[in-house]
This record gives sequence, structure tokens and C-alpha cells, in this order.
Amino acid sequence: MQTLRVLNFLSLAAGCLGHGYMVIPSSRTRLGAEAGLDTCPECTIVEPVNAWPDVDAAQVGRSGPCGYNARVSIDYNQPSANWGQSPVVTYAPGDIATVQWCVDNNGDHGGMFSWRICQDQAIVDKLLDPDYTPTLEEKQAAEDCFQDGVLPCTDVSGQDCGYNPDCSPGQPCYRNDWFTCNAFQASSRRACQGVDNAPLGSCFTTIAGGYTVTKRVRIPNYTSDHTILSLRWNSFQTGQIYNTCADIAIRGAGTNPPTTTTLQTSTTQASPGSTCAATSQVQVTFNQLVQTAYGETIRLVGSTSALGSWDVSQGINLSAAQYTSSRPLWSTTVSMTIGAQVQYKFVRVSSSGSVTWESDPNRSYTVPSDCGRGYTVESTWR
Ligand SMILES: [Cu+2]
Repeated sequence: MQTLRVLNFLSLAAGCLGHGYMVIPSSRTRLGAEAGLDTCPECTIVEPVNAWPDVDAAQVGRSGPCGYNARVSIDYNQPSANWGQSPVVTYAPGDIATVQWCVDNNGDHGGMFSWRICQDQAIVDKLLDPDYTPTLEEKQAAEDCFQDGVLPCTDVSGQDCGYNPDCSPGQPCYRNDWFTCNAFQASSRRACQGVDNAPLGSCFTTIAGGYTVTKRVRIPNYTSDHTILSLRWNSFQTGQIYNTCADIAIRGAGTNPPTTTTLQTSTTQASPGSTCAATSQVQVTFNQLVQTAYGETIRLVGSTSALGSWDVSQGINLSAAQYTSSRPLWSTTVSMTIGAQVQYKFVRVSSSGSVTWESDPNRSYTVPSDCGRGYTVESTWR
């Protein structure tokens, strides 16, 4: 295995093995991985390019705003049976949305990233036709539109919007409308993994495990029944850019399907939200990545009566309906009271009934107070 890794390493001109991709909302690349078609979602990359210090300079070529994964020859700028046919989430204009990407432990190159929406439907439509592969010119035109549609960090009140510590005043990267990773060489909380400081494995990558990178963006006052949210990450360490995208809708107010937040941000994410009654319930989905043997089940047990009051026999069984070898997902959705503060753990129950608890400390979660939405908590067995 070690020999194989060295050979792989030498065969890559830029010499790095893993990078990053959008996970929330669910990107075309994530869907490609979950469908088993993309064996390295974090490897959707455009290189070699000038990625730093001028973060706008590079042409995107075949990568377009949605990315091209050369490892598996998938062009994510074109919808397929598994992605791109319909929105994965509906936002309302002006919504504050929690968004997240995942950086691989072996390719955390630092730098800066931006979240973008192109407000020209005719341009975006080129990326929404399953029977059409956009040309290089159309991909670049789309990328230019997305760059004009950066969702500034500074549009979300209370959000820290810093300057990249690897960029000096006067350089084109010295801007805080984009989001920044931490200093590439920082001794603690380094580079992009330092943004959330989440544990290794807090999101899925194929090479060395991922770290979440979570931010909030303001959805523009623009409506579309089907458009695209694009993430662009310009790496500081290497001449590489990573583009990924998700299919979204922006319309009206009200009918929002579940959107997702993560454990790492849930306590700071509680927005004032709508004027729902204090006793209102919201649907919270718990997604737990845990490898299990045949006959084992995973159960959610916690401090509230809905979670069994720490009695394993009263806990909630998770479903393995979405479990695959590449993504061992156990999941359940629970109705919870807004604002409630809960502590919980997952337990593994063997076919004989013996119980294994997760390690300490207890997990904690504050149910957000915006009752118009559902929420998802992503975690990995520990
Ligand atoms: Cu890389």
C-alpha cells in the first residue's frame, strides 16, 4: 500500500492527492460519490493554474463552475441521472444559509474560497440540460457570471470576515468578501481545517479523511425554480482551483425542504428565525457514519424523553437504508422542540443485544429556533 501511494504520488504532476468539495447543500460531486460513480469527490480540480495571489485570474477551462473530475472523467457541468435534474434544496430570497465544504487531510492547501450564484438564467441553463455538454466558451462565460455573483462573507451580520494571513495588503487576494482559510503554516488550527477546527472524519473524503469548513451566506434577492450554487476554492500552496456546485431553487417564502447544519456550527447558528410558538417542533435528521457488521444496529440515546432519557432500550433505532461500503450511513429523523438543549450519544447494539457506547464526552445539540426548516446533524462514530 505504501509503495502504491508513492507511485501514485509520482504520477501526479502537481504532487498532491486530495483536496476538497462542497457537501452542504449536497453538490453534484457529492451525489456522484454517493452513487458510487466518483471514487474521489475531493479530486475535482483545475490545474495547473495561477491560483494565488490573484484569485480571479485563472481561466477555468473544462472545469467550469461545477468542476470536471479527470480521475473518473466526469463533467459535473452536465446533469446526469444522479445529479443536476432537480434542486436539492429550496431557499427563499434573503435567507441566511449554512453552507459547507470538506477539505481532505492530505490536501489542505490553505487559501481562500467563495460561494457564488450567477443571476443570468440563460447562462445557467447551459448547465442544466442532461443532453448537452457545455462548450469551453460557455463554461468560461458561466464562470465569469459566477465570479460576478460572489455571495460576500460581509453580507451576513455577525460573521467574522478576515483577511488571509498568507496575503499582504496590496495583493489581489487581500479582500474579505471571499472567505479565508487560516495561515497555511499555522502551528495550530492550520489552513482550511482550522476554520471549523472540526475532528478528522467530520465529513467524507476518500484519501485521508475530511474536515468540515462551514460558513453562512445570504441568498440574493433573486428567484429561480432551478439554478446553481457554486463553490470556488483557490489554494495557496499549489496552483489549483476546486469548483463544485449544487442545484438549488430560490423562491417565495415557506416551502423549504430540510436544509442542513452541522454539529460544529449548530450552537452559533441559531438565527432569530420566524415567529413560531415556543413549543413548536422541528424535524432534525441525525446522520451518523459508522461501519457495522451484519446484525449490528445503531441507536440514538439522549437526555430528553424523546431520546429515551439515557435508557438504551428506549432509544431510537437508526436506519441503514442508505448504507453503502463507501459511505456507511445510519440515519434517523426526530421531532424536537425548538431551542431545546440536548445531550446524546450513539450506541452500537450487537445481534446478541450487547451495547457499546460512543466515547466521552456526550454530544450536545441546541435545536435551532427557526421553525420553518428541518435540520441535519452530521457526525462520525467515535
Ligand atoms: Cu491538492
